[in-house]
Amino acid sequence: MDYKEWRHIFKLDPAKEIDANALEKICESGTDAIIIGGSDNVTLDNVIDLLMRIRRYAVPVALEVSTIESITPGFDFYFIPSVLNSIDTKWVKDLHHAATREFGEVMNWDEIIPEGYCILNPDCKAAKLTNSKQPETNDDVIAYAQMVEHMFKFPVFYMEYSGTYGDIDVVKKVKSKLVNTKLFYGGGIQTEDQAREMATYADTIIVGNQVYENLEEALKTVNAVK
Ligand code: 1GP
Repeated sequence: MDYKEWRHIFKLDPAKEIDANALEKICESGTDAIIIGGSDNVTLDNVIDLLMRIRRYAVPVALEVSTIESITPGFDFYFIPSVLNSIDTKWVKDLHHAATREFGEVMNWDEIIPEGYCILNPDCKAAKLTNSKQPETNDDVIAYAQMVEHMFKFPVFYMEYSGTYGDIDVVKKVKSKLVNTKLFYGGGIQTEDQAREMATYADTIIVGNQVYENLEEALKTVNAVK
């Protein structure tokens, strides 16, 4: 299945422990894909370790690249965030430039998926790490989405509410402006109902923390897109 058809993704943090039983449930849950990604303590060792464990299952697996050191072959896709509301160009395009300098000749560009990120929870780790500036109005968020679609022509716009449940009205408004660019929503999804609500407008929902907080509830979120 093309990644553009994915409706549900579990995002696993390579810096967090997950036992074999839990990982099996996640991989066999019916989710469309697993993304490995995190904000801190992401290392080549813990990325490879988790990749190998997930590879025992049929589910597609992608790396969301946050550090150049943790890039390794073997993933189906590499999601490359550009944090558009960061005020630090490192997170918008400098790391991307450095990675392309290093790996440009060996990259399979079909596996590289740029994501236009907008970080909407100012208190999350990613917002602090990337020095992201909170959009002041809904129109500011919409403008980022339109830039991603019509200027940068990225295939994915990612509304990142990591750790907190977002504003469905903004998600709905953003979706109404996107045509070809897919809308990814991630943040604070804990229940099947929340998953269903966000999946009404988002093309793809991403469930992260709840895997570690309450696995059984996390697994139920898959039902929301079936
Ligand atoms: C984090 O968007 C994902 O990058 C998912 O967010 O961890 O809050 O589910 P949560």
